[in-house]
Amino acid sequence: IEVVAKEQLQEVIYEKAVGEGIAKIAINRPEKRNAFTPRTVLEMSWCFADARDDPKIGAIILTGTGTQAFCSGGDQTVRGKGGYVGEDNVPRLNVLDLQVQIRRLPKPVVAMVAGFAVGGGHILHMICDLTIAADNAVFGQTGPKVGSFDAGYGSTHMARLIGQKKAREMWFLSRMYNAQQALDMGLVNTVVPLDRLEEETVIWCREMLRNSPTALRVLKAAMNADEDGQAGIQELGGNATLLFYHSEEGDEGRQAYVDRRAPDFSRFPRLP
Ligand code: 2NE
Repeated sequence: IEVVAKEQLQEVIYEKAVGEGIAKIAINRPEKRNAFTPRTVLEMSWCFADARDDPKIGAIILTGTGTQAFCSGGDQTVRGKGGYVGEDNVPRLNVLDLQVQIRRLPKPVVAMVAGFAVGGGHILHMICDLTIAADNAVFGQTGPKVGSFDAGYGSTHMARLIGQKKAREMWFLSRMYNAQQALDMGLVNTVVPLDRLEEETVIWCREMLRNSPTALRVLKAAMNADEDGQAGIQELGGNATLLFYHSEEGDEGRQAYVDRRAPDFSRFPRLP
């Protein structure tokens, strides 16, 4: 399945408020509490790639349609041996690639959660940079009940977010937690009345959009690097390269190569 145009989206709604600099990606399977199939994930991935590449977009909202669910995780009716099975009959766990994509995206991603954020859907909100929850939101990991688990970010990032004891409780007992409990645990940034959810999410986005995009992208990379080992250092290092290419010092090396002369770095100070 290859998504090549917005019109081909079937399981996701993608909108851009270009004047505002905000993109919104909504899983659109409300009858299944916004459970995802391989196609849903692929479509989300296409939207995130578009939002990343669009220089007019500075913040991305991830949500689910309706008020009953943000996302209820992988669609258990298409789970086969080895993963979730789509039209091509290949079992996939492509939501893991999506988690990495959201994490590496150099713009803030905000989860806007109404209703259930459970299973793989709970992990998606945790991977987002911020979570704005409605007062009807319910959070939980159901994997151990349905014979599944996420031993990647779903466990390790959770433990960093809410602490080892609470993370083990959340996974081992597979309980559900209301919005206030999630706020108390540090799982979400704020809780607002359901009818103010989108308004408040946009306010948070606008506030970030007033700040330096470079500051935000480097801060995100730094916080990722602390958890992501060499991949995190690579992300942070990529930002250093991006900034260096803006400098005269960086350009002197490139220009000298093009001019077929030796580079002269003597005018650049060796700062303390
Ligand atoms: C989400 C929850 C708690 C909602 O409960 P409720 O009572 O509000 O709704 P209901 O009636 O359970 O669900 C409405 C319809 O949506 C379907 C249901 O089967 C039902 O269908 P009908 O009876 O109307 O035909 N539905 C909901 N979630 C679904 C799902 N994930 N897959 C397929 N159909 C789903 C409640 O529905 C619930 O507990 N859902 C299951 C949550 C779950 O266990 N998710 C999978 C976790 S594992 C995972 O996501 C994962 C992973 O661990 C590792 C890698 C990748 C993924």
